Amino acid sequence: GVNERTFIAVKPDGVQRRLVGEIVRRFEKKGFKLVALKLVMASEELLKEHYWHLRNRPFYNRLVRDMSSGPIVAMVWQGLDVIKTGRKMMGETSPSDSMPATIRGDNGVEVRRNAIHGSDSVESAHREISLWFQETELSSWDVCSTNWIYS
Ligand code: DAT
Ligand code: MG
Repeated sequence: GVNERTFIAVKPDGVQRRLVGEIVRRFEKKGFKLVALKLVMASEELLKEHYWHLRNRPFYNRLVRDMSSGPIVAMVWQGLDVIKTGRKMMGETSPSDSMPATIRGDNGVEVRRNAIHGSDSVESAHREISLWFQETELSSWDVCSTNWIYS
């Protein structure tokens, strides 16, 4: 529904490549509402929990190391089907498999430098939002254009 929320993060490579504005712009332009945003150096402990489901994959340790190599822009976005649509906007896991006009398709070539994270289900969105944010960091506010985005 309209109140669906997802966790989106610009990864350290995306921050270094100055893609923060571009990524925020795409979600704003699409009509989604920004609910939370912060620049953070994530601890390995948090990242290990964030990627817990991948703990048996050969790239897990390096993934956690890469994700802690610089600041991340952590965000919560809200809107109609934002989880699924956010994943479409991102593209595939590997930038080389991603279509042009997707965030990954337009901004990279390698899977370890894919610029953005986005929750992939309602369950993971809930889990990730509560892992990265305190309840008090989430803002409820009215967007003045709501009636022109939703009928
Ligand atoms: P996604 O980020 O598209 O949800 P995922 O959850 O399967 O993909 O994996 C999390 C991250 O792990 C992904 O963004 C980049 C990294 N990764 C995935 N597959 C990889 C691989 N084969 N080699 C190296 N890193 C990989
Ligand atoms: Mg994933």
